[in-house]
Amino acid sequence: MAVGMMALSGLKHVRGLMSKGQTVLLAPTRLCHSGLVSEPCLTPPVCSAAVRSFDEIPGNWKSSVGNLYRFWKTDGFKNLHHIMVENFNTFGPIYREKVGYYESVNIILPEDGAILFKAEGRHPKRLKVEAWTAYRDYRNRKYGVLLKSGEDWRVNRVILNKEVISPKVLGNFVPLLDEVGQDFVARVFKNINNNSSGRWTADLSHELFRFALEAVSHVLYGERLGLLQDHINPDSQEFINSITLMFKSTVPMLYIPPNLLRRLGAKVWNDHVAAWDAIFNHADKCIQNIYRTLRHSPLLEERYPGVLTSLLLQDKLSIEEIKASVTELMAGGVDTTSITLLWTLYELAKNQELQEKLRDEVQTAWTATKGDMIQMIRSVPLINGTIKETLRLYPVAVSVQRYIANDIVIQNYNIPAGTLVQFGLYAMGRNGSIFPKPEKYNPYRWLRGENHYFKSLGFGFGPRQCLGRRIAETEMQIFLIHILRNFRIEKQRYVDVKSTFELILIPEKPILLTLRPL
Ligand code: HC9
Repeated sequence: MAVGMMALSGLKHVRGLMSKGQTVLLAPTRLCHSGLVSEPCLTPPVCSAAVRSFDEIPGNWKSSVGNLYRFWKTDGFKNLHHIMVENFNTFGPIYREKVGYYESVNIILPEDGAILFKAEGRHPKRLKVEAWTAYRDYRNRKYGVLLKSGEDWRVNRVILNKEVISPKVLGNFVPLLDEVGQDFVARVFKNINNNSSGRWTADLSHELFRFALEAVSHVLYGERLGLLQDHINPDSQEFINSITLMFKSTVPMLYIPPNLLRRLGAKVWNDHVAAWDAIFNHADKCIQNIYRTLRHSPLLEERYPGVLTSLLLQDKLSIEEIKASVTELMAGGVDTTSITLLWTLYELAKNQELQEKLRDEVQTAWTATKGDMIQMIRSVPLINGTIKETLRLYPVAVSVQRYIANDIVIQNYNIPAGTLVQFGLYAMGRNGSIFPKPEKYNPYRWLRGENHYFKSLGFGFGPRQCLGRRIAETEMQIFLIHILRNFRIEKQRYVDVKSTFELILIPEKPILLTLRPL
C-alpha cells in the first residue's frame, strides 16, 4: 500500500537515506530558489521504506501564537503568498503550519495535487471563511452554494451546474456578454475622442470593475444595469466598493474568530457587516425587480432570460436558495474577472510582440468565422492560453484547499483524514522546476504538447471548482477579443507591479495603461 502511494507521489523525486538502525528514512524533494533539487530514486528496497508519520512533516506548526505574532510583524497578512513561497523554499514541497486557530499541510507539486484531489470525497470541503458564514448567521440569511456543505451542497450544486457551468450554456451567455463587450469598446472610443491626444490613459481598474459587474449582471438577470454610461447609479458604485471592502475586511478574520471580534465591537467586523449589507441590498433589488416582472408578465421572448429567471422557472430550488447563490455569483464575479483582465492588459502592454501575435490570431479567426462569437471562442487557443498564463502568475486565490476525506500519503508522509491540505497555487506558478523560466509571461506554454497535468488550477478542481468559471472565462475571452481588435495597449514606462493579498490577490498599486485606436 505504502509503495503504491509513493509511486503516485513521484518516485523520481524521493531521496533515500539510511539511518543508523538500518531503518530507512526518505527525505522529501527539496526546493530551492532555482526550483526543485531532485535526485534519482535509489534501489527499490530503499524505496519501499516505511512511510513517515504526520508529526515528522517539517514546518513551524508547534507554536500557533508565535506564528500569528510573526505574521503580524512581517506584514504577513498582505504577503501571505510570498510567505508561502519562502516556506516551500525552506521546508521543501510539503510543510505543516499553524497560524492562529487554523492548522494545515501545504503542498506545491502537481502530482501531489493529484493525490489531494483524489481524496476530496463526495462532499469536497474547502477552508471555511468564518467571516462570511458569521455574517449570514448574524443577519439570518441563507447560505448559497459557496458556503453550503454536505448533501445540501451537492443537491444545490448539481442543479446550478446545469444552468451555469455545463458546456451547453455557453451559447446562452455569449450574446449577453458580447453586447457588453461591444459597449465597452464604444465607451473607450468615446473617452479617446474626448481627448486631443487621440488616445486614452487611465487606471483602468474602475472601468474594468464596471465592465465586470455589467457583464455578470446581464448573464444573471438578463438585464442591463447601465454601468457603461456616463452617469451610473450610485448604488452600483457602492456595490463595487463594498465588494473590495468585504474581501479586505475578511483577512484578519481568517485568523481571529469573527464572533469574538463582533463581541469586542471591532472595526473590521463592523466594516465587514456594512460591506455585506450593501452587497445584499443591491443584489436583493436586482432580484426583486426580475421576480416582480416575471409574476406580472410571463415570458414571451425566445431569447435567453438570464440565470435567475431560468432557475425560477425550473422550480427545482426554493426562491431563497436561488437568491442566495445568485447573490454569491454576483459578488464573486466582479473583482475576480476585472483584476485578471487588468493583469492581462498590463502584461500585453509590456510585450508588444506577443500582443501582435494575439491580434493576428483574433483577426484570422474573425475572418474565418465572420465574427460569430461562439465559433470565435473555439478558434483562439492563444487567447485561452493568455488567460491561463495570467492566472499562473497572478492567481485570484493563493491556494486551493480541501479537508481530505480519507488518509493519504504525500512525499512519503502520512496525512490523516480530516486534515486541511492547501495546494499553493501562487507558489507553484512561480516555481522554476514546475514552469521553466517562471518569470516570463508566455501563453505559448499552454499550447505546445506539454504536460499540463494538475498545473492549471486557477478555478480550482473537480465538483467544488469555481461555479462561475464558465461565465468568467467567456467574459474574459470576449473582452480580450474586442479590445485586441480595436486598440493597441501601451504602458508609460517600466514599472514592476507586485500583488498583495486582500483575501484575493490584487495589484499593490494602480496600473496606468494607454489605449490607442489601431
Ligand atoms: C484565501 O488562506 C486564502 O469568487 C486563505 C484560503 C482561502 C479560502 C477560500 C478562498 C480564498 C482563500 C480566496 C478567495 C476565494 C475563497 C473561496 C471563494 C473565493 C477563492 C484562497 C472566490 C474569490 C469567490 C468569492 C465569492 C464570494 C464573494 C461570494
